[in-house]
Amino acid sequence: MHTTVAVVGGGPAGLLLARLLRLADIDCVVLERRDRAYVEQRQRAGVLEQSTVDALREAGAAERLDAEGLVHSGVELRWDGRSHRIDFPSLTGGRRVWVYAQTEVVKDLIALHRATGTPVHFEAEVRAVEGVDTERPTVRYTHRGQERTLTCDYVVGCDGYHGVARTAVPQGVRRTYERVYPYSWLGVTAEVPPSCDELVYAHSPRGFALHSMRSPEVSRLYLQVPNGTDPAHWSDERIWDELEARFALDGRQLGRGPVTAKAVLPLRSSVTEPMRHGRLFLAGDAAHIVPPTGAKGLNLAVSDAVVLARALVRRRHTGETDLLDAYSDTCLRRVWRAEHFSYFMTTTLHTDPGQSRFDTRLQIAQLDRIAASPHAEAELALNYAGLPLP
Ligand code: RFL
Ligand code: PHB
Repeated sequence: MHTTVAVVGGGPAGLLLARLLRLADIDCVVLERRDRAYVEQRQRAGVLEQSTVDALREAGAAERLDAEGLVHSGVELRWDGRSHRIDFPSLTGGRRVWVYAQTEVVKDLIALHRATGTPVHFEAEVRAVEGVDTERPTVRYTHRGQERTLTCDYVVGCDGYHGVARTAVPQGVRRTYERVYPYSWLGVTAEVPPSCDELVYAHSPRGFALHSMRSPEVSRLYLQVPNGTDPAHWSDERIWDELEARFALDGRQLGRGPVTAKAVLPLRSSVTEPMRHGRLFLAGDAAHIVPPTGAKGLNLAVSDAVVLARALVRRRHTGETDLLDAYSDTCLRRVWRAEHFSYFMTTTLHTDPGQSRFDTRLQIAQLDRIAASPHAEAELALNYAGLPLP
């Protein structure tokens, strides 16, 4: 079997890239390790930047997003008995964000691939990517127990943080920059209408909390917890009591409802450079991850896919490889900006286990500054609502 572009991984990066290639009549094959149901149900991100929504519209993948996505014009910060709303459109020249779950983006893209006949093979686990320094790389995978081989002109590793594609970049070439945080998030989905209209990010002496949502009927909530926390130790009642304490609602109560999912996720920042070696390109979490506090993970995966699709289309139409050659540098500039923003949001809002009273006062001074200065506020709004695509 041969294809022009072999895409390893059917998460948002791989599925969107395949859709953009398909629209340009470039053949590709997507190989995804898990089954379709698993990929469509995996609970993850929920906030789409303006440029992500623009990219999905351009890909013809935004029909349901436009009908069901919740458009948000701001977020609220809470700290030290105060609260401040950041208004995105007035601070960013009209940019907004959409609350629309990653699971729904993935379902929409898979449905489009099914309708247009783009090959997306589920339960196809890639074992090795070889020959990326040659004209004809090879991808070895197993599909329902059978060993298979796919040759291609280009291979794109969209296989996430635990993927194998990255290891095809020789060790002497590959550099990884990483930071592990001394806390995790307990993520909770609950069948109860959100108690707020917009997302609330709360700094509290008890630790960080975030109120998000999935729909007008379903809330999505997060609590900072110690690394290694077992979610079984968090009963529904304990979760609601802790959320209420951290959101400091002045005696008002959060709407409570049945918790339908809870899981602990560790927080990590990581970047692998370069994002291209020979005919191998890395996109999304395969090349970089961010802690979720800035809501950037999914959005970076989308921007990588857009930049790479543009470069592959140019190569097809003009023979020029200039955009492919620039791919890694183009993406890494945006990646490092998002890494910094995610680190800033994380360290400003969480309580480190070893945190001194001095550190806490610095966090409060920073949050006060955001509330007092239109410049500081605009810097947050521009990064959160998302910088324009490169
Ligand atoms: P994905 O979504 O991880 O997709 C990678 C795909 O590759 C497949 N795969 C393989 N396929 C074939 N052969 C192999 N050898 C393979 N190895 C792996 C996997 O099964 C998977 O389907 O990466 P992508 O496309 O780059 O998209 C990135 C986003 O998913 C990610 O940045 C965000 O979801 C990050 N993230 C969150 N971001 C937020 O902004 N807010 C959140 O609340 C949030 N929650 C999360 C998250 C990431 C999580 N992970 C990765 C542990 C919660 C979790 C649990
Ligand atoms: C979510 O809704 O899952 C979500 C929203 C904002 C974040 C992280 C996660 O910063």
